[in-house]
Amino acid sequence: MRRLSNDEIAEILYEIGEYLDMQGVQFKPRAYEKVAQTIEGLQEEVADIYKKGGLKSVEDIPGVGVSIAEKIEELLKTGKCKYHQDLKKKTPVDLASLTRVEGLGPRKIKVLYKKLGVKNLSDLEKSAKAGKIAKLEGFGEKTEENILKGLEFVKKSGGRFVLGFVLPVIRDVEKRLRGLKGVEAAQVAGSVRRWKETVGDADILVISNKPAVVMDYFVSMPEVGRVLAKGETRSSVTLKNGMDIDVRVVSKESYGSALAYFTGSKDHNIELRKIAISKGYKLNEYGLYKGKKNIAGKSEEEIYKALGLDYVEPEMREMTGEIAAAKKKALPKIIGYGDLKGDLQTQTNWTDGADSIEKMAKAAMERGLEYIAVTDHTKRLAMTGGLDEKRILKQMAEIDSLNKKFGGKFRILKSTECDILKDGGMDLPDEILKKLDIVGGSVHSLFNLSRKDQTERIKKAMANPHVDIIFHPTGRLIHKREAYDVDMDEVIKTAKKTGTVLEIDASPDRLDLKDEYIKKCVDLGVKMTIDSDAHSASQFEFLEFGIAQARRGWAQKNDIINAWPIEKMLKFLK
Ligand code: DGT
Ligand code: CA
Ligand code: CA
Ligand code: ZN
Repeated sequence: MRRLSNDEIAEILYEIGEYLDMQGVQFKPRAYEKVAQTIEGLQEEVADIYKKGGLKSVEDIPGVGVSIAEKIEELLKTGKCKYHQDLKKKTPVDLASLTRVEGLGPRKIKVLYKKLGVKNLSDLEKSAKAGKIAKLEGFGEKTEENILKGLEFVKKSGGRFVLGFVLPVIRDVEKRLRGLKGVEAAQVAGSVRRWKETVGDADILVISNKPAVVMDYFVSMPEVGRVLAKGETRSSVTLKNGMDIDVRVVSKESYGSALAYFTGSKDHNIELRKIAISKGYKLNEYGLYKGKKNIAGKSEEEIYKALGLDYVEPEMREMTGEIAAAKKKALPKIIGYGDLKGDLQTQTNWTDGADSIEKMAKAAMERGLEYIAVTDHTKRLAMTGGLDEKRILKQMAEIDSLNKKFGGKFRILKSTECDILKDGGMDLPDEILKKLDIVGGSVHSLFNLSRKDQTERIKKAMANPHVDIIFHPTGRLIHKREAYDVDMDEVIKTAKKTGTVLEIDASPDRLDLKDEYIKKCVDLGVKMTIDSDAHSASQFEFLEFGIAQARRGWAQKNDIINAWPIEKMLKFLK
């Protein structure tokens, strides 16, 4: 269980207050808000207070009574609070949808609900279009404009889900199906198995000799919001989070062909079927048939082989040249999920991260990494407490002493996520950048510059002899914020010319670079890094999404500098 920071605990308490308030409950909301404020301002971590003195000492925090103390205890022990989750479910306001609009958190939503009666996205749109939001205290025209922009984006997402946000529940369902009586295998297929950035639904295949057990269990899972269909071997449900899951029970003899069929993509399937026909076979979800005989249905490997193709990894099945390459036995050996040796973007509690440098390093070690770069923000990002010259020097000293403590078993690299200024200059002076092991640069402001200016800005940063990496190069947030307008071909070319590395940011809603740009980098020999962009020790988990993205872009180990041993990686940098 990951340790919750004071800010995270406060956030949940604030939310409880807001939910209660939206339900018209008296007094209690204010009590939660006050405790949240107190906890935000505490010097000592609540987790430490609890560890030392238990429930009793949590009750000693001003404003905390026994009932709030118990909720804090539950949060610290389980990471969740049932009361909070129940309230969330019960509020008349569709928070799940409304919070998808960038910039709208529970606090703002509460005001919109109380003053304007906004309960869902369509209410929100009406109010914004009528200019009612701009008139509210604390909102203004700019906010209203942003809400409208955010709404457009939510609409565009068209019922698709960011894979990283829904994968935990999909895996959980998969695992529980696997544990049912009579089940031999359960495996998610479809776009989830291809690791697409966003997925429409999840398609799970099961081998079982007791299909009824699988169906009964599946439609009665606690996550299910609505049963769409229940059959003997196939059922569909909508989960409470809005996503659909289909489950099909198939026979062992057809498992490989069903897996291939339901993994897709559709275009890839169509091409496979054509090849089958050209060889006088027939391919469908039940098998690969020669006449009436199923010659290869048990495994995907058998099917590809029988069709004269090398096995194609699911992440590559998008009809972007993989079939031609598989025919010629020319598919690259793409990077594996266990291939990273380091992580070159992590934030700590020196700025907006939740955990100390040491804790981040230990979590990385546990994941089998050999090095991380600590890349806290810089001073221009004032709201994160970005580091100035003095504090980054102090941080470097702390890193030196931690490295000494680790005695060569692990290495923390001194680094920065340095803001790129409007003119392409850097937010820290060269004398400081020079002292760091690695320098990353990021655009965090002025997203609306013209394409020409934005491109020049980034090119100038890349020309800086100290800047090694450009982090999240296009700045997009999937479903929330469009990439800034930038000529990526030009950026990739400049990366090549200047020896600058481009980042694949593994945060599930960044995944920036996109697969098509990764492919361009691979083709041109531009090196990349896959970073978690972790803001807490648990977020090293994100790395697998970055690796998946790299695989979708056909990247090999040699294309990814943090898949290299540290000496080789450091030698490559500028
Ligand atoms: P999604 O759910 O929109 O993110 O994308 P997928 O790829 O998971 O698509 P989905 O759920 O509609 O169907 C799952 C797989 O089933 C798909 O990847 C390929 C296969 N499939 C679906 N419809 C067809 C079809 O009309 N022809 C062929 N050959 N395959 C299909
Ligand atoms: Ca699907
Ligand atoms: Ca489906
Ligand atoms: Zn950033």
